Amino acid sequence: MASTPGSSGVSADRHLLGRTAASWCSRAFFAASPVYPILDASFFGERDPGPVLRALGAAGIRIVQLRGKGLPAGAFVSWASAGVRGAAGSGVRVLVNDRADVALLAGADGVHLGQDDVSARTARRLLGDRAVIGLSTHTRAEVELARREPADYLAVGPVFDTATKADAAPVVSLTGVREARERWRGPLIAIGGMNRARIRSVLAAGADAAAVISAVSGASSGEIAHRARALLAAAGSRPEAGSDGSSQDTRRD
Ligand code: TZP
Ligand code: MG
Repeated sequence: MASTPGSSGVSADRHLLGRTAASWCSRAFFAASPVYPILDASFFGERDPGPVLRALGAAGIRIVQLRGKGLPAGAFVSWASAGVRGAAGSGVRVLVNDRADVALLAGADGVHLGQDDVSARTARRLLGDRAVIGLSTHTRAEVELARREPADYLAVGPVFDTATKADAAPVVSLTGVREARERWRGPLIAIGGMNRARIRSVLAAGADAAAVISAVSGASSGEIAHRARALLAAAGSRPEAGSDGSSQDTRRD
């Protein structure tokens, strides 16, 4: 098996594949803030995600995904558009789950695709070179295939058992993270059952960040930001200036 590749391989891959995707999406970007919260409309409701995105930005989070499973397209576009507007100036990049069309209409920074969604190639045609495209993988074969797609980052999982995703694939465990790392030189995100106790183990296995749904869910923006901060601390990240928790807002939105 090959050893863990360094981040310099990312641009090499991009050149080989002729990609000119958004330059911010690198292993270094995720290393600086290795927690990738996913706001799920079924936990979160359809309330304005703006205050949460700004609180997450103040906590040191740099990327958030908006997941609108079950939302009709119109409602998903409205919710995601409110998120994109609300995140402006917060330092948080906003990606939309599953739907490249919703990402385009909402003006999001990109889309996160599952295996049953449009291909990364199709999403790239729709969204253009500046959009970031993430792709979920669950097996070694899917990682191999993803290498030929114009994806900027891959997710691998579920790493641990999760109650959040009804149709989750079998658990890949830390072995799945290591195997994905051996096959993919770009940003790698571990997902599934992530919590404070587990985050360091997935980073040690080769992931650049952990995507998290239930462990950041909460009733208020302050609670969600507090959980994100705790995950960042558990990951070994130093809080950035102005995000030391002293201004933690525990009010309900
Ligand atoms: N894909 C693989 S596992 C999962 C998704 C969307 C759910 C992750 O949710 P949680 O609550 O962080 O386990
Ligand atoms: Mg999906």
